[in-house]
Amino acid sequence: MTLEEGKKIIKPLLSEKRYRHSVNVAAEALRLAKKYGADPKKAEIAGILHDCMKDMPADKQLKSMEQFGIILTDVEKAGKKLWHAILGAAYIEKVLKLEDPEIVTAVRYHTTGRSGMSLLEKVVFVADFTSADRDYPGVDRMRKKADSDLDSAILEGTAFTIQELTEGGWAIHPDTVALYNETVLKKQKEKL
Ligand code: DGI
Ligand code: FE
Ligand code: FE
Repeated sequence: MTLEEGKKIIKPLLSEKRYRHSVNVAAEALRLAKKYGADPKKAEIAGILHDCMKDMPADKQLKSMEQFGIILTDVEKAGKKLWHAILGAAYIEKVLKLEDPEIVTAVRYHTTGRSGMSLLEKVVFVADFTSADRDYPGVDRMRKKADSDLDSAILEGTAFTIQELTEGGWAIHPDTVALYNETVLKKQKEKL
């Protein structure tokens, strides 16, 4: 698949804003992949496709996941915003027939992350925080971290997400906690 083919696939599935976000994440994932030595083509494709299911109504997302035979945990059932990553990965693999496990996995874990992420997964995870369309408070700091090292950006990003979720009274997915803990411990070791 090329970037242009990816754009044509997501265009009818997404709002204009979400489409632009996806184009920006693809560009940022390509940039970070080149900088850190991940596969640039795979990063770009994972970036353009990562939110392909984001604008599907929640009830339809749930139904679609059932049809794919996906079983959700209690935390996943309670977190609608997690669904588009789980469903997106299945859609890419089973409907688009893009059977590249590295790309599928990068999309699958782009929202929660997980421990033991590949370089490609990290690139896509971070690019979603630092793409050109992002303008949350602290985005400049986040972009600086992304340019100095991916794990620093991941630490900042997961801490930010966990804080927002606890403030909003949402459950934290165990994969998010695992990524946060793994990254904290790695950073502590580096400082010794
Ligand atoms: O799809 P995007 O908006 O571009 O970004 P994303 O896929 O990272 O989604 C971010 C949303 O997902 C944000 O509202 C918080 C939510 N989220 C991220 N990690 C967790 C989570 N929600 C729950 N319940 N638990 C998590 O661990
Ligand atoms: Fe997303
Ligand atoms: Fe996104």
